[in-house]
Amino acid sequence: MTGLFITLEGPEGAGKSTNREYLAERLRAEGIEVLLTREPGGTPLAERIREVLLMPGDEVMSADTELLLVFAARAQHLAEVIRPALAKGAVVLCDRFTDSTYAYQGGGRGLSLERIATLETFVQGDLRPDLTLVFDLPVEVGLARASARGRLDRFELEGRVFFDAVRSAYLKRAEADPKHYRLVDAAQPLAQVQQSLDALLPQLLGLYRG
Ligand code: Z5A
Repeated sequence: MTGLFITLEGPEGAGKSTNREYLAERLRAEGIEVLLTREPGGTPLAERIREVLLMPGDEVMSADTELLLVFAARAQHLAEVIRPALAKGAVVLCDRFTDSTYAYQGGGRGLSLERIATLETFVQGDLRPDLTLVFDLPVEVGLARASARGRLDRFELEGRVFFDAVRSAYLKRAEADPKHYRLVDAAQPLAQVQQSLDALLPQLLGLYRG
């Protein structure tokens, strides 16, 4: 793999999608090929799995079903999009990846982290993001941003306890591995968040260019 794999993580409304575009523009301005993608999704089949995961319905989805569906979508996404792009030498900017599984299915749903790790190795082999940007913000700020958009998805209908667990799972992972994680204060106004990303740019370029 010659490219660079960067993931953007954080709770709802943290600004991952907005800042993914911003970062892509900055990297492209350096002449770098950038692939923007997201999870769950990123291929037609994985996007269909995304619909199943996000759409509220009458039948309660078991936590194990949810876990297997996110990894099924990820297997397809890796095979069709992420691995080929990295092999071509692109920077892959992915909105959510396996840290979301640790945060939502592990933290939020309370599934075993060991089981998640087993699936992670089964689906990804030794592929892990080179760097993960965690957009962190108080739960109520993120939920207010998400609900201002209108209809809530199946995850956004969860309660405060769930989102507190998601946030602390992210923070725990970032604290445990400072080499691979950067925390971004996403509660700041957008211009300041983007200044923080500008400050990270030299590190990203350094990682890419070796
Ligand atoms: N999920 C899972 O459970 N397990 C997994 O393994 C994976 C995912 C991969 C889909 O995610 C769901 O899948 C997700 C977890 C689960 N749960 N939910 N919900 P998603 O990425 O589609 O959903 P999301 O995180 O809720 O997306 P989002 O709300 O769009 O968040 P965002 O991308 O971080 O934010 P944004 O769209 O860039 O910004 C949201 C709004 O805030 C928008 O109006 C912006 O203009 C505004 N914004 C952004 N930044 C700022 C600042 N700094 N100030 C003020 N306003 C701002």
